[in-house]
Amino acid sequence: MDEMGGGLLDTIAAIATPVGTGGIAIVRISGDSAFAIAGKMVRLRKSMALEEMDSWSIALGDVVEESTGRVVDECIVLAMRSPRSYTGEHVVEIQCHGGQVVAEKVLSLAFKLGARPAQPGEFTKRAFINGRITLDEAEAVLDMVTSSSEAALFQAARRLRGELGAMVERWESRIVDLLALIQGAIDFPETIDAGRSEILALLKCLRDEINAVVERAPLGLALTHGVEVCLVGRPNVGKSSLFNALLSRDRAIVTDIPGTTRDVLRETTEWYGLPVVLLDTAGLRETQEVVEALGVERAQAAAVESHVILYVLDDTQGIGPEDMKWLNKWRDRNCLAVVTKTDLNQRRVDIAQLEDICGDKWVRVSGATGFGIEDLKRKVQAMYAGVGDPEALAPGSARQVDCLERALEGIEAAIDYLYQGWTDDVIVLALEEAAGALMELTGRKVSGETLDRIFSRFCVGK
Ligand SMILES: Nc1nc2c(ncn2[C@@H]2O[C@H](COP(=O)(O)OP(=O)(O)O)[C@@H](O)[C@H]2O)c(=O)[nH]1
Ligand SMILES: [Mg+2]
Repeated sequence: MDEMGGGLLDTIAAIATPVGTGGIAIVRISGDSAFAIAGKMVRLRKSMALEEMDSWSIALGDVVEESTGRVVDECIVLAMRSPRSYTGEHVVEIQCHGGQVVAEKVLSLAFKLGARPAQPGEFTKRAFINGRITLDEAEAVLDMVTSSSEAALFQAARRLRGELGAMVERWESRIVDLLALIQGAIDFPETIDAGRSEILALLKCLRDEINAVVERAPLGLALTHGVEVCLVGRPNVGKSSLFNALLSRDRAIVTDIPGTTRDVLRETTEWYGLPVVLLDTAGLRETQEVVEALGVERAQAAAVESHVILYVLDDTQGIGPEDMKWLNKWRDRNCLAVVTKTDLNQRRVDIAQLEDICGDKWVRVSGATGFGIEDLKRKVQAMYAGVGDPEALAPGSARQVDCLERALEGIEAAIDYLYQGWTDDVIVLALEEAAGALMELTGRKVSGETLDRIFSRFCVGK
Protein backbone atom coordinates (compact mmCIF):
# COMPACT_ATOMS: atom_id res chain seq x y z
CA MET A 1 0.00 0.00 0.00
CA ASP A 2 1.35 3.44 -0.81
CA GLU A 3 0.48 6.57 1.12
CA MET A 4 -2.55 7.27 -1.03
CA GLY A 5 -4.18 4.14 0.28
CA GLY A 6 -4.10 2.12 -2.93
CA GLY A 7 -1.67 -0.53 -4.09
CA LEU A 8 0.87 0.69 -6.58
CA LEU A 9 0.79 -2.65 -8.34
CA ASP A 10 -2.97 -2.55 -8.91
CA THR A 11 -4.33 -1.84 -12.31
CA ILE A 12 -6.41 1.31 -12.06
CA ALA A 13 -9.20 2.71 -14.16
CA ALA A 14 -11.16 5.95 -14.40
CA ILE A 15 -13.12 8.12 -16.77
CA ALA A 16 -10.62 10.73 -17.98
CA THR A 17 -13.14 13.12 -19.51
CA PRO A 18 -15.50 15.48 -17.63
CA VAL A 19 -18.83 14.41 -16.22
CA GLY A 20 -21.75 15.04 -18.54
CA THR A 21 -22.73 14.56 -22.16
CA GLY A 22 -20.14 15.03 -24.89
CA GLY A 23 -18.95 13.74 -28.22
CA ILE A 24 -16.73 11.09 -26.67
CA ALA A 25 -15.71 9.90 -23.23
CA ILE A 26 -12.39 8.25 -22.44
CA VAL A 27 -11.97 5.41 -20.00
CA ARG A 28 -8.33 5.05 -19.07
CA ILE A 29 -6.85 1.84 -17.69
CA SER A 30 -3.27 1.68 -16.39
CA GLY A 31 -1.24 -1.13 -14.87
CA ASP A 32 0.14 -4.59 -15.51
CA SER A 33 -3.26 -6.06 -16.35
CA ALA A 34 -4.48 -3.17 -18.51
CA PHE A 35 -4.30 -5.20 -21.73
CA ALA A 36 -5.75 -8.33 -20.16
CA ILE A 37 -8.69 -6.42 -18.69
CA ALA A 38 -9.36 -4.34 -21.80
CA GLY A 39 -9.01 -7.48 -23.91
CA LYS A 40 -11.93 -9.08 -22.07
CA MET A 41 -14.06 -5.95 -22.53
CA VAL A 42 -13.40 -5.07 -26.14
CA ARG A 43 -13.81 -7.18 -29.24
CA LEU A 44 -11.78 -5.64 -32.03
CA ARG A 45 -13.34 -5.40 -35.48
CA LYS A 46 -10.22 -6.71 -37.17
CA SER A 47 -9.45 -10.32 -36.43
CA MET A 48 -6.94 -9.90 -33.69
CA ALA A 49 -7.07 -9.79 -29.92
CA LEU A 50 -6.63 -6.47 -28.13
CA GLU A 51 -3.72 -8.00 -26.21
CA GLU A 52 -1.83 -8.33 -29.48
CA MET A 53 -2.10 -4.67 -30.40
CA ASP A 54 1.20 -2.91 -31.00
CA SER A 55 2.19 -0.14 -28.68
CA TRP A 56 0.98 3.26 -29.93
CA SER A 57 -1.57 1.70 -32.22
CA ILE A 58 -5.25 2.36 -32.53
CA ALA A 59 -8.15 0.05 -33.37
CA LEU A 60 -11.91 0.05 -33.77
CA GLY A 61 -13.92 -2.34 -31.61
CA ASP A 62 -17.03 -3.04 -29.59
CA VAL A 63 -17.32 -2.97 -25.84
CA VAL A 64 -19.03 -6.20 -24.91
CA GLU A 65 -20.48 -7.17 -21.56
CA GLU A 66 -18.85 -10.53 -20.94
CA SER A 67 -21.63 -12.01 -18.79
CA THR A 68 -24.46 -11.33 -21.27
CA GLY A 69 -22.58 -10.98 -24.52
CA ARG A 70 -24.41 -7.70 -25.13
CA VAL A 71 -22.66 -4.93 -27.03
CA VAL A 72 -22.51 -1.82 -24.88
CA ASP A 73 -20.97 0.61 -27.35
CA GLU A 74 -18.75 0.98 -30.35
CA CYS A 75 -15.31 2.22 -29.35
CA ILE A 76 -11.81 3.19 -30.38
CA VAL A 77 -8.93 1.64 -28.47
CA LEU A 78 -5.54 3.25 -27.94
CA ALA A 79 -2.81 0.90 -26.80
CA MET A 80 0.35 2.13 -25.11
CA ARG A 81 2.80 -0.30 -23.64
CA SER A 82 5.14 0.27 -20.73
CA PRO A 83 7.29 2.27 -20.47
CA ARG A 84 6.13 4.48 -23.35
CA SER A 85 2.91 5.73 -21.83
CA TYR A 86 1.80 8.61 -19.60
CA THR A 87 2.11 6.55 -16.43
CA GLY A 88 5.03 4.47 -17.63
CA GLU A 89 2.82 1.38 -17.22
CA HIS A 90 0.72 -0.47 -19.76
CA VAL A 91 -2.12 1.89 -20.63
CA VAL A 92 -5.26 1.27 -22.64
CA GLU A 93 -7.61 4.12 -23.40
CA ILE A 94 -11.09 3.30 -24.57
CA GLN A 95 -12.91 6.06 -26.38
CA CYS A 96 -16.62 5.45 -26.21
CA HIS A 97 -19.61 7.67 -26.90
CA GLY A 98 -19.81 10.60 -24.54
CA GLY A 99 -22.91 9.80 -22.56
CA GLN A 100 -22.48 9.56 -18.82
CA VAL A 101 -24.24 6.19 -18.64
CA VAL A 102 -22.11 4.78 -21.48
CA ALA A 103 -18.83 5.81 -19.83
CA GLU A 104 -19.94 4.59 -16.41
CA LYS A 105 -20.98 1.26 -17.91
CA VAL A 106 -17.63 0.80 -19.67
CA LEU A 107 -15.80 1.73 -16.47
CA SER A 108 -17.86 -0.70 -14.40
CA LEU A 109 -16.86 -3.51 -16.77
CA ALA A 110 -13.22 -2.69 -16.11
CA PHE A 111 -13.88 -2.86 -12.37
CA LYS A 112 -15.64 -6.19 -12.69
CA LEU A 113 -12.58 -7.56 -14.47
CA GLY A 114 -10.26 -6.55 -11.65
CA ALA A 115 -9.29 -2.91 -12.16
CA ARG A 116 -9.55 -0.69 -9.11
CA PRO A 117 -10.94 2.87 -9.16
CA ALA A 118 -8.08 5.33 -9.60
CA GLN A 119 -7.64 7.87 -6.86
CA PRO A 120 -7.43 11.61 -7.66
CA GLY A 121 -4.23 12.33 -9.53
CA GLU A 122 -3.11 8.71 -9.40
CA PHE A 123 -2.20 8.41 -13.09
CA THR A 124 0.06 11.44 -12.74
CA LYS A 125 1.38 10.16 -9.44
CA ARG A 126 2.36 6.93 -11.14
CA ALA A 127 3.98 8.92 -13.93
CA PHE A 128 6.15 10.58 -11.29
CA ILE A 129 6.91 7.39 -9.37
CA ASN A 130 7.85 5.66 -12.61
CA GLY A 131 10.17 8.51 -13.51
CA ARG A 132 8.16 9.74 -16.50
CA ILE A 133 7.89 13.24 -15.10
CA THR A 134 9.40 15.22 -12.23
CA LEU A 135 7.43 16.50 -9.29
CA ASP A 136 7.25 20.07 -10.60
CA GLU A 137 5.97 18.74 -13.91
CA ALA A 138 3.35 16.70 -12.10
CA GLU A 139 2.22 19.88 -10.36
CA ALA A 140 2.15 21.65 -13.71
CA VAL A 141 -0.25 19.05 -15.07
CA LEU A 142 -2.76 20.21 -12.49
CA ASP A 143 -1.96 23.88 -13.17
CA MET A 144 -2.63 23.32 -16.87
CA VAL A 145 -6.01 21.79 -16.20
CA THR A 146 -7.07 24.47 -13.73
CA SER A 147 -5.55 27.52 -15.43
CA SER A 148 -8.08 30.31 -15.66
CA SER A 149 -6.26 32.77 -17.91
CA GLU A 150 -3.96 32.60 -20.89
CA ALA A 151 -1.02 33.86 -18.88
CA ALA A 152 -1.63 31.11 -16.33
CA LEU A 153 -1.85 28.55 -19.11
CA PHE A 154 1.44 29.62 -20.69
CA GLN A 155 3.27 29.52 -17.35
CA ALA A 156 1.89 26.07 -16.58
CA ALA A 157 2.74 24.86 -20.08
CA ARG A 158 6.34 25.95 -19.62
CA ARG A 159 6.58 24.20 -16.28
CA LEU A 160 4.99 21.11 -17.80
CA ARG A 161 7.67 21.10 -20.46
CA GLY A 162 10.10 20.99 -17.56
CA GLU A 163 11.55 24.49 -17.95
CA LEU A 164 11.48 25.21 -14.23
CA GLY A 165 12.76 21.76 -13.34
CA ALA A 166 15.59 22.03 -15.87
CA MET A 167 16.60 25.43 -14.49
CA VAL A 168 16.51 24.07 -10.95
CA GLU A 169 18.61 21.08 -11.95
CA ARG A 170 21.18 23.37 -13.53
CA TRP A 171 21.37 25.37 -10.28
CA GLU A 172 21.70 22.20 -8.33
CA SER A 173 24.54 20.87 -10.48
CA ARG A 174 26.32 24.21 -10.12
CA ILE A 175 26.11 23.80 -6.35
CA VAL A 176 27.37 20.25 -6.66
CA ASP A 177 30.32 21.53 -8.71
CA LEU A 178 31.03 24.10 -6.02
CA LEU A 179 30.89 21.42 -3.37
CA ALA A 180 33.39 19.45 -5.36
CA LEU A 181 35.60 22.52 -5.59
CA ILE A 182 35.41 23.02 -1.83
CA GLN A 183 35.94 19.34 -1.10
CA GLY A 184 38.96 19.53 -3.35
CA ALA A 185 40.21 22.45 -1.35
CA ILE A 186 39.99 20.39 1.79
CA ASP A 187 42.51 18.05 0.30
CA PHE A 188 44.76 20.82 -0.97
CA PRO A 189 44.80 23.55 1.66
CA GLU A 190 47.29 25.69 -0.27
CA THR A 191 44.67 26.42 -2.96
CA ILE A 192 42.00 27.43 -0.51
CA ASP A 193 42.26 31.22 -0.60
CA ALA A 194 42.22 31.52 -4.35
CA GLY A 195 39.28 29.12 -4.33
CA ARG A 196 37.30 31.10 -1.79
CA SER A 197 36.91 34.33 -3.76
CA GLU A 198 36.00 32.33 -6.82
CA ILE A 199 33.41 30.35 -4.89
CA LEU A 200 32.00 33.54 -3.42
CA ALA A 201 31.53 35.10 -6.84
CA LEU A 202 29.86 31.97 -8.18
CA LEU A 203 27.55 31.78 -5.19
CA LYS A 204 26.45 35.40 -5.50
CA CYS A 205 25.62 34.85 -9.13
CA LEU A 206 23.57 31.79 -8.25
CA ARG A 207 21.82 33.64 -5.44
CA ASP A 208 20.75 36.44 -7.78
CA GLU A 209 19.38 34.00 -10.33
CA ILE A 210 17.35 32.05 -7.78
CA ASN A 211 16.22 35.25 -6.13
CA ALA A 212 14.83 36.56 -9.41
CA VAL A 213 12.60 33.49 -9.64
CA VAL A 214 11.58 33.64 -5.96
CA GLU A 215 10.55 37.26 -6.47
CA ARG A 216 8.08 36.08 -9.07
CA ALA A 217 6.47 33.73 -6.53
CA PRO A 218 3.50 36.09 -5.99
CA LEU A 219 2.92 36.10 -9.74
CA GLY A 220 3.20 32.32 -10.04
CA LEU A 221 0.82 31.71 -7.16
CA ALA A 222 -1.53 34.42 -8.43
CA LEU A 223 -1.64 32.78 -11.85
CA THR A 224 -2.27 29.37 -10.32
CA HIS A 225 -4.93 30.39 -7.83
CA GLY A 226 -6.17 33.80 -8.98
CA VAL A 227 -5.56 37.09 -7.19
CA GLU A 228 -8.17 38.02 -4.61
CA VAL A 229 -8.97 41.69 -5.03
CA CYS A 230 -11.28 43.12 -2.38
CA LEU A 231 -13.35 46.32 -2.64
CA VAL A 232 -13.76 47.96 0.75
CA GLY A 233 -14.71 51.39 2.04
CA ARG A 234 -17.45 53.27 3.85
CA PRO A 235 -21.10 52.67 2.90
CA ASN A 236 -22.42 54.32 -0.25
CA VAL A 237 -19.03 55.41 -1.59
CA GLY A 238 -19.65 53.42 -4.79
CA LYS A 239 -18.06 49.98 -4.21
CA SER A 240 -20.82 47.94 -5.79
CA SER A 241 -20.97 50.26 -8.78
CA LEU A 242 -17.23 49.69 -9.23
CA PHE A 243 -17.68 45.96 -8.78
CA ASN A 244 -20.13 45.99 -11.68
CA ALA A 245 -17.96 48.28 -13.80
CA LEU A 246 -14.92 46.07 -13.23
CA LEU A 247 -16.90 42.99 -14.26
CA SER A 248 -18.65 44.82 -17.12
CA ARG A 249 -22.02 43.57 -15.94
CA ASP A 250 -24.71 44.31 -13.39
CA ARG A 251 -23.82 41.79 -10.75
CA ALA A 252 -24.26 43.65 -7.47
CA ILE A 253 -27.29 45.61 -6.32
CA VAL A 254 -26.62 49.34 -6.36
CA THR A 255 -28.86 51.76 -4.47
CA ASP A 256 -28.45 55.11 -2.74
CA ILE A 257 -29.39 53.38 0.53
CA PRO A 258 -26.29 52.90 2.72
CA GLY A 259 -25.87 49.29 3.86
CA THR A 260 -27.27 47.66 0.70
CA THR A 261 -24.49 45.11 0.27
CA ARG A 262 -24.43 42.56 3.09
CA ASP A 263 -22.71 39.34 2.14
CA VAL A 264 -19.37 39.22 0.36
CA LEU A 265 -19.87 38.80 -3.39
CA ARG A 266 -17.19 36.93 -5.34
CA GLU A 267 -16.75 36.86 -9.10
CA THR A 268 -13.85 35.69 -11.24
CA THR A 269 -12.53 37.81 -14.06
CA GLU A 270 -9.27 38.52 -15.89
CA TRP A 271 -7.30 41.76 -16.01
CA TYR A 272 -4.66 41.83 -18.72
CA GLY A 273 -3.78 38.19 -18.26
CA LEU A 274 -4.05 38.23 -14.47
CA PRO A 275 -6.77 35.89 -13.18
CA VAL A 276 -8.74 37.85 -10.59
CA VAL A 277 -11.28 36.92 -7.96
CA LEU A 278 -13.08 40.21 -7.28
CA LEU A 279 -14.86 40.70 -3.96
CA ASP A 280 -17.55 43.27 -3.13
CA THR A 281 -18.23 43.86 0.55
CA ALA A 282 -20.51 45.68 2.96
CA GLY A 283 -19.51 49.25 3.79
CA LEU A 284 -17.30 49.61 6.84
CA ARG A 285 -19.20 51.38 9.61
CA GLU A 286 -20.47 50.93 13.17
CA THR A 287 -24.01 49.64 13.04
CA GLN A 288 -26.64 48.26 15.44
CA GLU A 289 -28.37 46.39 12.65
CA VAL A 290 -27.53 42.70 13.13
CA VAL A 291 -27.32 41.56 9.50
CA GLU A 292 -25.34 44.60 8.44
CA ALA A 293 -22.98 44.20 11.40
CA LEU A 294 -22.25 40.62 10.33
CA GLY A 295 -21.63 41.93 6.81
CA VAL A 296 -19.14 44.48 8.13
CA GLU A 297 -17.33 41.73 10.00
CA ARG A 298 -17.11 39.67 6.83
CA ALA A 299 -15.92 42.69 4.88
CA GLN A 300 -12.99 43.17 7.24
CA ALA A 301 -12.12 39.48 7.19
CA ALA A 302 -12.24 39.46 3.39
CA ALA A 303 -9.94 42.48 3.23
CA VAL A 304 -7.45 40.89 5.61
CA GLU A 305 -7.35 37.64 3.61
CA SER A 306 -7.26 39.14 0.13
CA HIS A 307 -4.11 39.78 -1.90
CA VAL A 308 -5.06 43.26 -3.01
CA ILE A 309 -7.26 45.82 -1.24
CA LEU A 310 -9.06 48.45 -3.27
CA TYR A 311 -9.97 51.11 -0.72
CA VAL A 312 -12.79 53.11 -2.24
CA LEU A 313 -13.19 56.85 -1.54
CA ASP A 314 -16.09 59.03 -2.64
CA ASP A 315 -14.92 62.16 -4.48
CA THR A 316 -18.08 63.99 -3.41
CA GLN A 317 -17.22 63.42 0.25
CA GLY A 318 -13.45 63.51 0.64
CA ILE A 319 -11.24 61.61 3.07
CA GLY A 320 -12.87 61.17 6.49
CA PRO A 321 -11.19 60.17 9.77
CA GLU A 322 -12.48 56.60 9.29
CA ASP A 323 -10.83 56.46 5.87
CA MET A 324 -7.55 57.68 7.39
CA LYS A 325 -7.74 54.92 9.96
CA TRP A 326 -8.21 52.14 7.37
CA LEU A 327 -5.75 53.55 4.86
CA ASN A 328 -3.08 53.78 7.55
CA LYS A 329 -3.86 50.30 8.76
CA TRP A 330 -3.39 48.87 5.25
CA ARG A 331 -0.58 51.11 4.01
CA ASP A 332 1.94 48.25 4.08
CA ARG A 333 -0.40 45.95 2.23
CA ASN A 334 -1.04 45.74 -1.49
CA CYS A 335 -3.60 48.52 -1.07
CA LEU A 336 -4.72 50.88 -3.80
CA ALA A 337 -6.87 53.93 -2.99
CA VAL A 338 -9.64 54.25 -5.54
CA VAL A 339 -11.31 57.65 -5.77
CA THR A 340 -14.67 57.19 -7.48
CA LYS A 341 -17.64 59.33 -8.55
CA THR A 342 -15.16 61.66 -10.28
CA ASP A 343 -17.78 62.23 -12.99
CA LEU A 344 -19.57 64.51 -10.52
CA ASN A 345 -16.50 66.76 -10.55
CA GLN A 346 -16.54 67.60 -6.84
CA ARG A 347 -12.84 66.92 -6.18
CA ARG A 348 -13.34 66.66 -2.44
CA VAL A 349 -10.62 63.99 -2.12
CA ASP A 350 -7.39 65.88 -1.57
CA ILE A 351 -4.80 64.05 -3.67
CA ALA A 352 -1.86 65.59 -1.78
CA GLN A 353 -3.27 64.22 1.47
CA LEU A 354 -3.84 60.85 -0.19
CA GLU A 355 -0.27 60.73 -1.48
CA ASP A 356 1.00 61.31 2.06
CA ILE A 357 -0.56 58.00 3.05
CA CYS A 358 -0.49 55.91 -0.11
CA GLY A 359 2.33 57.37 -2.18
CA ASP A 360 1.48 56.77 -5.83
CA LYS A 361 -0.91 53.92 -5.02
CA TRP A 362 -4.11 55.75 -5.97
CA VAL A 363 -6.31 56.10 -9.01
CA ARG A 364 -9.27 58.30 -10.03
CA VAL A 365 -12.23 56.50 -11.58
CA SER A 366 -15.96 56.61 -12.09
CA GLY A 367 -18.19 53.60 -11.63
CA ALA A 368 -20.91 55.45 -13.55
CA THR A 369 -19.02 56.38 -16.72
CA GLY A 370 -16.22 53.77 -16.66
CA PHE A 371 -13.55 56.46 -16.56
CA GLY A 372 -10.25 55.13 -15.16
CA ILE A 373 -11.47 51.52 -14.91
CA GLU A 374 -8.82 50.17 -17.29
CA ASP A 375 -6.18 52.22 -15.51
CA LEU A 376 -7.26 50.62 -12.24
CA LYS A 377 -7.01 47.11 -13.71
CA ARG A 378 -3.56 47.85 -15.08
CA LYS A 379 -2.36 49.20 -11.74
CA VAL A 380 -3.41 45.99 -10.01
CA GLN A 381 -1.87 43.90 -12.77
CA ALA A 382 1.39 45.83 -12.40
CA MET A 383 1.58 44.78 -8.74
CA TYR A 384 2.57 41.35 -10.04
CA ALA A 385 6.11 41.67 -11.32
CA GLY A 386 6.77 39.80 -14.51
CA VAL A 387 3.14 39.31 -15.48
CA GLY A 388 3.60 40.76 -18.94
CA ASP A 389 7.08 39.35 -19.45
CA PRO A 390 7.03 36.15 -21.48
CA GLU A 391 10.56 35.31 -20.29
CA ALA A 392 9.61 35.47 -16.62
CA LEU A 393 9.20 31.87 -15.50
CA ALA A 394 7.55 31.65 -12.09
CA PRO A 395 7.15 28.86 -9.55
CA GLY A 396 3.62 27.51 -9.51
CA SER A 397 3.08 26.14 -6.03
CA ALA A 398 3.79 27.04 -2.43
CA ARG A 399 5.87 23.87 -2.21
CA GLN A 400 8.08 24.97 -5.06
CA VAL A 401 8.45 28.42 -3.52
CA ASP A 402 9.38 26.83 -0.20
CA CYS A 403 12.06 24.69 -1.83
CA LEU A 404 13.49 27.71 -3.64
CA GLU A 405 13.45 29.80 -0.46
CA ARG A 406 15.27 27.10 1.46
CA ALA A 407 17.83 26.81 -1.32
CA LEU A 408 18.29 30.56 -1.17
CA GLU A 409 18.72 30.43 2.62
CA GLY A 410 21.42 27.80 2.26
CA ILE A 411 23.27 29.85 -0.33
CA GLU A 412 22.96 33.07 1.70
CA ALA A 413 24.29 31.22 4.72
CA ALA A 414 27.23 29.85 2.72
CA ILE A 415 28.02 33.36 1.50
CA ASP A 416 27.95 34.67 5.07
CA TYR A 417 30.16 31.84 6.28
CA LEU A 418 32.63 32.54 3.51
CA TYR A 419 32.77 36.22 4.48
CA GLN A 420 33.18 35.36 8.12
CA GLY A 421 35.99 32.91 7.37
CA TRP A 422 34.23 29.81 8.64
CA THR A 423 35.71 26.41 7.91
CA ASP A 424 34.83 24.52 4.77
CA ASP A 425 32.72 21.86 6.44
CA VAL A 426 30.26 24.51 7.65
CA ILE A 427 30.00 25.94 4.16
CA VAL A 428 29.59 22.47 2.71
CA LEU A 429 26.69 21.80 5.06
CA ALA A 430 24.88 24.99 4.05
CA LEU A 431 25.35 24.22 0.36
CA GLU A 432 24.16 20.66 0.81
CA GLU A 433 20.99 22.04 2.37
CA ALA A 434 20.54 24.27 -0.66
CA ALA A 435 21.14 21.43 -3.14
CA GLY A 436 18.80 19.22 -1.14
CA ALA A 437 16.02 21.78 -1.29
CA LEU A 438 16.42 22.07 -5.06
CA MET A 439 16.32 18.30 -5.43
CA GLU A 440 13.13 18.26 -3.42
CA LEU A 441 11.60 20.67 -5.88
CA THR A 442 12.04 18.26 -8.77
CA GLY A 443 11.20 15.37 -6.47
CA ARG A 444 14.54 13.61 -6.47
CA LYS A 445 16.04 12.26 -3.30
CA VAL A 446 18.71 14.29 -1.73
CA SER A 447 20.70 11.94 0.49
CA GLY A 448 23.59 9.85 -0.83
CA GLU A 449 23.18 11.08 -4.37
CA THR A 450 24.72 14.47 -3.72
CA LEU A 451 27.79 12.91 -2.26
CA ASP A 452 28.04 10.35 -5.04
CA ARG A 453 27.94 13.07 -7.61
CA ILE A 454 30.67 15.01 -5.86
CA PHE A 455 33.02 12.08 -5.79
CA SER A 456 32.26 10.88 -9.26
CA ARG A 457 33.01 14.32 -10.67
CA PHE A 458 35.88 15.44 -8.61
CA CYS A 459 38.11 12.63 -7.68
CA VAL A 460 41.32 13.90 -6.20
CA GLY A 461 42.84 10.55 -5.77
CA LYS A 462 41.00 9.40 -2.72
N1 LIG B 1 -22.45 59.79 -10.32
C1 LIG B 1 -21.98 58.66 -9.80
N2 LIG B 1 -22.71 58.00 -8.87
C2 LIG B 1 -22.23 56.85 -8.34
C3 LIG B 1 -20.98 56.35 -8.76
N3 LIG B 1 -20.75 55.20 -8.08
C4 LIG B 1 -21.82 55.01 -7.28
N4 LIG B 1 -22.72 55.99 -7.44
C5 LIG B 1 -24.00 56.13 -6.72
O1 LIG B 1 -23.73 56.09 -5.33
C6 LIG B 1 -24.72 55.32 -4.63
C7 LIG B 1 -24.07 54.20 -3.88
O2 LIG B 1 -23.48 53.33 -4.81
P1 LIG B 1 -23.07 51.83 -4.45
O3 LIG B 1 -22.26 51.34 -5.58
O4 LIG B 1 -24.26 51.03 -4.06
O5 LIG B 1 -22.15 52.08 -3.20
P2 LIG B 1 -21.65 51.03 -2.08
O6 LIG B 1 -22.55 51.14 -0.93
O7 LIG B 1 -20.28 51.49 -1.75
O8 LIG B 1 -21.65 49.68 -2.70
C8 LIG B 1 -25.69 54.85 -5.71
O9 LIG B 1 -26.79 55.74 -5.71
C9 LIG B 1 -24.92 54.95 -6.98
O10 LIG B 1 -25.72 55.18 -8.10
C10 LIG B 1 -20.23 57.10 -9.74
O11 LIG B 1 -19.11 56.73 -10.14
N5 LIG B 1 -20.79 58.22 -10.20
MG1 LIG C 1 -22.50 47.95 -2.04
